[in-house]
Amino acid sequence: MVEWPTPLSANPSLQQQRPVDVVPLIEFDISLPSFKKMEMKLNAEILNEQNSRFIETHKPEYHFLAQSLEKKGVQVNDVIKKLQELQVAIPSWALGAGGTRFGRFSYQGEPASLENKISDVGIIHALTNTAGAISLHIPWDIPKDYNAIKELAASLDIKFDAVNSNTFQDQPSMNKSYRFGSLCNTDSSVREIAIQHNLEVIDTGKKLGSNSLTVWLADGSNFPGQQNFQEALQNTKESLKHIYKSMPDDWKLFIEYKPYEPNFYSTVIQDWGTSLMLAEGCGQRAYTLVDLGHHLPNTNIEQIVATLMMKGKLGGFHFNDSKYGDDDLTVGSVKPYALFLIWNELVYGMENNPNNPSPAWMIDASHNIKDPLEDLLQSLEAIQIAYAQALLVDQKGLQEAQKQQDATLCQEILQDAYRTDVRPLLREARLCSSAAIEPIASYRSLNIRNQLIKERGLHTVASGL
Ligand code: LRH
Ligand code: MN
Repeated sequence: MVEWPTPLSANPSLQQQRPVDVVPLIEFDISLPSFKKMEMKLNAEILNEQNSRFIETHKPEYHFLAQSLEKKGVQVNDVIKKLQELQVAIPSWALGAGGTRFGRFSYQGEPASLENKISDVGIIHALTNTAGAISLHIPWDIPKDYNAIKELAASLDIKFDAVNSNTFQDQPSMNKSYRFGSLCNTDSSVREIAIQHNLEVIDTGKKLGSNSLTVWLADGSNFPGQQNFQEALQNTKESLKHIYKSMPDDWKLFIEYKPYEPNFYSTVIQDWGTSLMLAEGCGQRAYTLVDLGHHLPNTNIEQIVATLMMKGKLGGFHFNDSKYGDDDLTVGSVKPYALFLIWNELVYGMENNPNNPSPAWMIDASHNIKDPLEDLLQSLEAIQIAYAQALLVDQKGLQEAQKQQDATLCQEILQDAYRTDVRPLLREARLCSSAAIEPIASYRSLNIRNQLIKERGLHTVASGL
C-alpha cells in the first residue's frame, strides 16, 4: 500500500486515506491472476495533476463559503464529512445506453461484461469518492467467477449493494411465462418459479457479500376486469413472505412500488401504502423502496418519505428524475427543488427517527442520449448538492417557525439553504478524499470514453434495460 500523495494544500482534518495502487493509467495488474489485462484505473498522480488545474479557483471560493456558513453556526467540517460518508450505489443496468420501445442509440465503449461494469463504477468512484457500491440485477449480471469479481471490486473499493431480482422477463429455461404476472399469478406454479428465482438471487448476493434484496414487480393488468385485485395482492403477500423467510437473518428486503408500466390499467404494488402494508406483513427487516420516478404527477414524495421514516420502514431510494412518467432521467435535471425537499425530510428523519435504519442510496437511471458515465457523474453531483443544502437548513429555526405558524419564515429558512451554492463544499470533500475537484471536466480531459472505446471497441453492448 503506497501513501496517497497529499493533494495540494488539502484541509488536513478532512484527509481520507484510500487504498490506491500508484500505477500508470492503463496497466496490466498481474497480481490478480484471473485478469490478463486490467481495465483502466485512475491513479493518484493523474488526479493530482487534474486537480492542480482547478485548485487556484476552488480554494478562495471554498474559504469564502466556509467562513460565511460558520458565521451562521454551520459546522462545515461535519457537512464535508457527511458528504464523504455518503456512498451511492450505481445500478449495473445503467452503465450502457438505455433505450425505449422506439429504439436505442448505442454508446461506444459500453461495458460488455460484469468486469467492465465494475471497472466503470471504479472510474466513477475514483473521480467522486461517492460511488463505492454497485447494485446488480439478476440474471443480467450473474458472475462467472465470484472470487475474481470480488477481488476486482475490492481492488476498486467497490461494495455490493442490494441485488435485484427479475420476474418481469421470461428466461429461456422457463416452461411457464410471467406474461400474467409472477408472485401474483393465478397459477401457483408460476408463483413458485418466481419465488425460486428470488431465492437464487439471494444466494448470488450472499456469495458477493451483499445483504439486501430489492423486489420490483411488473405484475398488474392492462384491462378492467382482467385481474381480481384482492387475489393478486393476497398471492403477492404470501409469496413475499416466503421469500422474506428464506433471507439470512442479517438481510433486508426492499419492496419497490410503481403506479404503472409495463401494465397500464393496474399494478399490484402500485404505491407506497401497498408496499408498506406488504413490508409490515413480512416482518421487521422488510422495507419500502422509493424510486423517485414511480409516482403519479405532482405526488408529494417528501411527505411519503417523512411518513415512511416515522414508521421506520424507509428502506432506500432509486434516485432519478422525471417530467412525466418513469423517465429515469439524470437526478436533479428536472425537479432539483423537489429533490432538496426530499433530502430535507431525510436529514430531519436521520436526526429524529432512530427506529429507521440508514437508507440504501442507489441510482436507477437510463441514458438515452448522454454518455452513461457522465450522466451518472451528474446524478451523483445532484444528490450530494441536495444533501449538502439540506444539511444547511436551520432545522431548529424551522421547527420554531412551524410552531409559530409563520409560513413566510419557514419558506425563508428552507430557501436560504436551497439557494446556497454548495458546490465548493462538494469540491473540497472530493479534494480531501483524493478524488477529482471537477469529475466531468477531468473525465473529458483524460479522454476516458475514447480510452474505453480503444479497449472495448465501438460496438460492445451492455446487458440491462
Ligand atoms: C422498474 C425499475 C426497477 C428495476 C428496473 C430496472 O421501473 O425501477 O427498479 O428493476 O427499473
Ligand atoms: Mn427502480
